[in-house]
Amino acid sequence: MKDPRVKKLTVQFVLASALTVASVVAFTMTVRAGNLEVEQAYAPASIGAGKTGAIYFMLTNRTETADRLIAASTPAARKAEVHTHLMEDGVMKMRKVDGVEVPAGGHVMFKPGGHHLMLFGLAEPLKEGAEIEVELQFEKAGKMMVKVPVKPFGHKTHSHTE
Ligand SMILES: [Cu+2]
Repeated sequence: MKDPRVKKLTVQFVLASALTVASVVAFTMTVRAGNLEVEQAYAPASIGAGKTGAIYFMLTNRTETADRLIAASTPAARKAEVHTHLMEDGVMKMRKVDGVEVPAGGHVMFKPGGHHLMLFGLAEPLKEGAEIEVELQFEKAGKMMVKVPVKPFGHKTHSHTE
């Protein structure tokens, strides 16, 4: 147990426990590539036989250089895209983007109504309790493999056409 992450996980576990929300415990996994970290990753469970899905997480950049999340892929879906929500003509719309910047020494949230990874052509519906592997690709930090737990669908409906 010499992994430096263990201590951090323990601290996060204590914080999570203090919230006395059992489901929070599963959100404590931290994955790193260099000095980039992915935390609190989750995918809402599919409703019915939905073929699209979304993945949310927090990215932290502990370097002094900005990086960008530029692509993602997963065996759980035919295609994964980096998306964001934009206000256009007074209406919130989802758009595929070339990338999302992770500022130097800062973090960026991927969350419902904001940035997200969009999954198209799910191999099978995302079931609560399952875990999917997702590879994130950063402009500078390169590739990072993240295990994303599937959580109960608890956010606003997320659907749109490809
Ligand atoms: Cu989307």
